[in-house]
Amino acid sequence: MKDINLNNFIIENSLDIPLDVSIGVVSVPTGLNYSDQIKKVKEQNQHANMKFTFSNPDYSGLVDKFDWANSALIFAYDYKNKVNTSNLTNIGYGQIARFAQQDFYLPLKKIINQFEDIFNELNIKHQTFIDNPKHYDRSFFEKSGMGWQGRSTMMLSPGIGPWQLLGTVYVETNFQSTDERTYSCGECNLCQISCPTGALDNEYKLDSNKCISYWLQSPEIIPYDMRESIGNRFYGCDECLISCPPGQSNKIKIKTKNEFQVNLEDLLETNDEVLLKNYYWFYIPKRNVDYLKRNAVIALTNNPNKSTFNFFLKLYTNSSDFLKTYILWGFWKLGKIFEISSLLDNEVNENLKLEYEKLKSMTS
Ligand code: B12
Ligand code: SF4
Ligand code: SF4
Repeated sequence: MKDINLNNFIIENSLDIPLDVSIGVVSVPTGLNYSDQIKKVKEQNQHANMKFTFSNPDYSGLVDKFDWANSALIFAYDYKNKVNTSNLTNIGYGQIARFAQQDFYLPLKKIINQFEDIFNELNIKHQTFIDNPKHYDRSFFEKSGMGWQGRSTMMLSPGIGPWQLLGTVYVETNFQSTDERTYSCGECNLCQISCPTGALDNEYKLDSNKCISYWLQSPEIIPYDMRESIGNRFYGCDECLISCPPGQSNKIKIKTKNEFQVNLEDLLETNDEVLLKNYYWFYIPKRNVDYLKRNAVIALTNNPNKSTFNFFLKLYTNSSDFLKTYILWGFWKLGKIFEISSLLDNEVNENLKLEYEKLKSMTS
């Protein structure tokens, strides 16, 4: 049977594709396999103990997963022009990386759902993966001609650059594949030199142990030097994306509005349930709000306002031991570690007492 043209399929089934969604098609099986690459990152401990695709690389990296599938549809949602493009951050505020300023997986899921509904109606077998640990979402991108993998490891497209989220639908139907093209970063290395922590090397590899985006999602204790590098970031990091020429806009706007920045003191005073609801699309380990608050304490320490010291004094007393560790560091960074000894007077937690002594000893 002749391969089906996706455009005709879209028209025949009255599917409404928004301008910010691109779709590529790859015929499967492809012979591609990313298991070894994922394993290599894991072996070299560049995955920083993350689970995700690293839990079972043999399966997540396997591209030709289903013997019934004849095509894979690759969906990319372009969020480039949806968000604040200013890097200015007000004092006392924290930054959220652009991909997380809203739930941008929602419009991606919405369009994929439309396809799934049609496939269900037509009794066509299919399987979707969107940010799922069992599937490496970048698998088909280059082969579909949608773009290329940049040195930042991000999948880039002309005009959009890295500002896109990806989803894949394996499908039984034979769709005509879109043409593979040749793109590359050329001599550019702006992402590497813009990365505040040197997390990207010249072999296109990312060491997650050095990546701010990783640490802001991590349940591990964040090392002191990484807390400094986090700066005013509250969730995610965009430096290697902002520096990327294919994704840059020709309109440079300096905005001072706070709509996409977080007032960190307000956040730290917000009820846990409200916080989890307000940021339901964030990856927060075990949905424990203390990890978000930890990020806020670090960002506020690095971008304090005049009242931050007094605010921390108040916050400390009502905080968990986990958060207290970070507030102690906040006092140290604000140069106030010798002014808070009374807070430790009745402390029973030996680790907190040790942390306090350690921070004092770090002050010359
Ligand atoms: C784990 C993970 C992370 C980790 C590790 C990221 C990473 N690069 O591996 C952390 C927490 C750091 C992270 C951060 C971010 N992530 Co993330 N993440 C994932 C996840 C769950 C798995 C990625 C994975 O398996 N990596 C494993 C390694 C092996 O793959 P790789 O680095 O992508 O590529 C390797 C090979 O392809 C090879 N390679 C590629 N080309 C070439 C060429 C040559 C010549 C050579 C030698 C090698 C080589 O080298 C690379 C390194 O080993 C996916 C979702 C999913 N289920 O796939 C999202 C995903 C990759 N993340 C995404 C996003 C948006 C982000 C952030 C931008 C969020 C932010 N603003 O903070 C940052 C970007 C940081 C960055 N520079 O990558 C998007 C990326 C979309 C895109 N356009 O590419 C994805 C696809 C989610 C989605 N569904 O849209 N993420
Ligand atoms: S997300 Fe930030 S820390 Fe991670 S590689 Fe990109 S610029 Fe570096
Ligand atoms: S900044 Fe330059 S080297 Fe890095 S991904 Fe973008 S085009 Fe490639």
